[in-house]
Amino acid sequence: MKVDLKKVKPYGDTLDDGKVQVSFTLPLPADEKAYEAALLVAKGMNLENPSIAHQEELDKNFSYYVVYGNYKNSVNYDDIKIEAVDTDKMDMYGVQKFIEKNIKRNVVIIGAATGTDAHTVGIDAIMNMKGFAGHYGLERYIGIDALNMGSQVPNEELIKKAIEVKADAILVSQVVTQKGIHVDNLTNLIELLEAEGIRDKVIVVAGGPRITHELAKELGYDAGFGSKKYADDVASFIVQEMINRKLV
Ligand code: B12
Repeated sequence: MKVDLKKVKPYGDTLDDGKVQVSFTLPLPADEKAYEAALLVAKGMNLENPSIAHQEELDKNFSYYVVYGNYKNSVNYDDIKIEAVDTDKMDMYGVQKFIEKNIKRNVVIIGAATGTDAHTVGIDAIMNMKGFAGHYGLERYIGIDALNMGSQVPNEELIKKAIEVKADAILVSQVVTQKGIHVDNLTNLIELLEAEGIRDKVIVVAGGPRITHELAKELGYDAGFGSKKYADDVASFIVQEMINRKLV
């Protein structure tokens, strides 16, 4: 089986068959006409031979669909360029050794889910001692003083505390993205740090399921981490960035 990396397609049964499954909601009652509308939506997504596997009433005027079809297009994998964090990844023990050898003092890291965001699990996964998915959290690291402020923390409060504890790094978790609220919140934090005159003195990292390194950089952060990223990813970045930026 040879994959043509210039023309990659999703597949179900056989390579390049383009089989995908999509789901969506329509603001229509679950009737025959809405069924037809769902097929047209699928065709608009470049799906050939779409078939509705599931139609369900959510409420009187709302319906839910699961649709199968064959995706017509392909992507050129060879042409894809991504911006990724380029520091070396170390495990917890590697980070601890790095701090002992190169920084020679405790690294102070403060984190929170900011603004109206009530999702604590992401920032807890990174910071809490027990960690997440087999990766211990920052509280467990010898050589790191980790302070998790929890969720719905106003940017002003996070900055005030960061100054008080002389944080080397600020971690921001943003999970809810409705109407771009995460971008507004993240941008506001950077603006406040600049107004305080401390943006350059601190490492600022954003994280969450919809955060990419590219987006974080665009918004003025030093790095961004999304799903499947853990305490060791961010700790590795912070300690190496401290050396690169001479923040020790
Ligand atoms: C649990 C949950 C809740 C709980 C949160 C409880 C709590 N104490 O956290 C409650 C019920 C409060 C809730 C509320 C809401 N939720 Co909610 N919630 C979820 C749910 C089911 C799980 C999230 C979770 O815990 N994931 C597990 C953690 C470990 O994953 P993670 O956050 O991605 O974190 C990882 C990485 O992203 C990264 N990471 C995260 N943060 C950081 C930070 C840094 C610095 C770094 C380095 C890395 C990092 O590391 C982690 C480990 O790899 C998701 C759906 C889902 N299955 O994901 C919806 C979901 C996130 N919620 C959603 C929504 C819409 C809401 C509400 C707006 C619903 C409503 N209309 O009221 C409210 C918002 C409330 C508010 N003000 O924020 C949507 C968001 C959609 C979007 N596009 O933004 C989701 C995706 C559900 C959905 N499909 O619609 N929610």
